[in-house]
Amino acid sequence: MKKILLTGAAGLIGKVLREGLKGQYELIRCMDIAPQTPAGKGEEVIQCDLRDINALEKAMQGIDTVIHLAGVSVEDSWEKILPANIEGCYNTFDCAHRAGVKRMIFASSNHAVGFHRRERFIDTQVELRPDGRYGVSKVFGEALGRLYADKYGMQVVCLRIGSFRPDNKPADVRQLNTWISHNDMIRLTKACLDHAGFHFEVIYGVSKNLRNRWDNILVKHLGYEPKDDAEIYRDEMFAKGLTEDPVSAVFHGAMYCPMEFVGDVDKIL
Ligand code: 15L
Repeated sequence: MKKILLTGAAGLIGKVLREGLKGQYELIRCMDIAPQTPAGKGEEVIQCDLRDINALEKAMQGIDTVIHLAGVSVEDSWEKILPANIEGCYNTFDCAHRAGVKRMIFASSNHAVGFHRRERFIDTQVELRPDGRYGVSKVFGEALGRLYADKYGMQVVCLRIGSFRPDNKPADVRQLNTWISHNDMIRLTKACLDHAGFHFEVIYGVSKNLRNRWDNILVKHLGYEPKDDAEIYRDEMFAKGLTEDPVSAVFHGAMYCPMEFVGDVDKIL
């Protein structure tokens, strides 16, 4: 039995995990800056800003594992990314460490490696190639994870999440590759929660899609077994047409790559 702190519990993924993990662990302390539904059995609900160190220290008390989802979840201005995804992420790791938290499940993103060419099948050890400020913030979080694992002995796993959708289906042709279903997201999180022990790991949060381009072969030992396949939406997605921007179409990170882009695609090999 474990005591879990779920940050970003009122967000899209947070709500699905809250529901999907309910009743299976000793405690799920649901934390968000936004209001949440009242606590059920085995739950606590707290409101907390990641920049409020005192509140964050309190939130960590008695916790074994943190699932850190909180933060800005899309490409945005530095003014928004900095407090939530840089300062907030640092505070979360550091308060967790000081409170003796054993394990951190960090919601990274495929945008940490978004400037890899899509023609290449990429594994969990490829060079970090963020495709925007949001991607850089996820690289920062992964680097923090590495530090807190190596220096402080925290068990850290970074989930490079693909396309997690409110309606639980892909939105376009690219997401036939990158989609993660709600149930697979729950399976992935449970695999990381229930694992006997690891040091530092990176894993792609993606379903068992026929068109998947992200290779989790090096982290098979984590025991994540996705079951869903976006391919059932193939006809529907292709009927929408291939509307991708030419820069977007070249890279794994897709739509974030052409934003503010004045580079040379031919040099990004
Ligand atoms: C992400 O990391 C974002 O949170 C989400 O908004 C999408 O952009 C998703 O990746 C994706 O790549 O489809």
